[in-house]
Amino acid sequence: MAPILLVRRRRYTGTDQHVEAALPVRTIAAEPEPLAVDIGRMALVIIDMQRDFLEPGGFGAALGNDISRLKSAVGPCVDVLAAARRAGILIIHTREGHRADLTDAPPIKVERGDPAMRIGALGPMGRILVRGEPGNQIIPELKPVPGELVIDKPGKGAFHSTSLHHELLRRGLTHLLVMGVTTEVCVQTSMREANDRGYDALLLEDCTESYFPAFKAAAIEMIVAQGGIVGWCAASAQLLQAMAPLGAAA
Ligand code: C5J
Repeated sequence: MAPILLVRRRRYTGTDQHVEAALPVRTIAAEPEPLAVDIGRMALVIIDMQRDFLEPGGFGAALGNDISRLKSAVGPCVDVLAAARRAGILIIHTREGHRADLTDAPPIKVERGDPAMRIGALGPMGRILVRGEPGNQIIPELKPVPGELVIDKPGKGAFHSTSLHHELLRRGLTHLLVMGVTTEVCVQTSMREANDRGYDALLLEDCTESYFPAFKAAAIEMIVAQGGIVGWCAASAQLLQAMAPLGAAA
């Protein structure tokens, strides 16, 4: 097992207060190589775990997608979220959605596919990809609690036209744990945006899913190719094992 190095870091507490704490640097078994993580500089970013993508009554299902694939990521996400909360890590939830007047939705994004199922159309859980609608909410299993950030994003990437970079910078956070849906769309785009902004991003492979298994596999392969050209990938069990000395394990 890798040695535990103790470093003094400002630790995020779930509010805007920070406390000095001795925090370990742990090594997580990841692809393409082990990743040394200073837990005190890490945030958990949960991408778009929204009812419309995951629930039987959502527009993902209405489009004929097999939502059971996405549902399989919920259990592992719940476990990681609980561990991150116990460890006092900053938790950030994103939701893909637009203003009701769609002024933040480029026409080219809106005018695609069946008009009845386009952004802004009335779907089975309210207007599709519009903020405040029932389908745009995060699934109850991963419901944000006070102190956690919820970032509404108009794009596929979590950094595009949002305050995410600023929120991370002002807290001195450098490492991202990433989970959510869908792997090859909003998750992969966010990983690439994070990489370009200098963050070490670790995707938890059992905490992300796609409606299309081949797309998930290809996205992960692309992320870790060429020595981790976009980032790292690991099973959630590897992360939980590394965090266990923090009292973060169940
Ligand atoms: C996300 C999408 N969240 N697939 N959106 O991946 O359109």
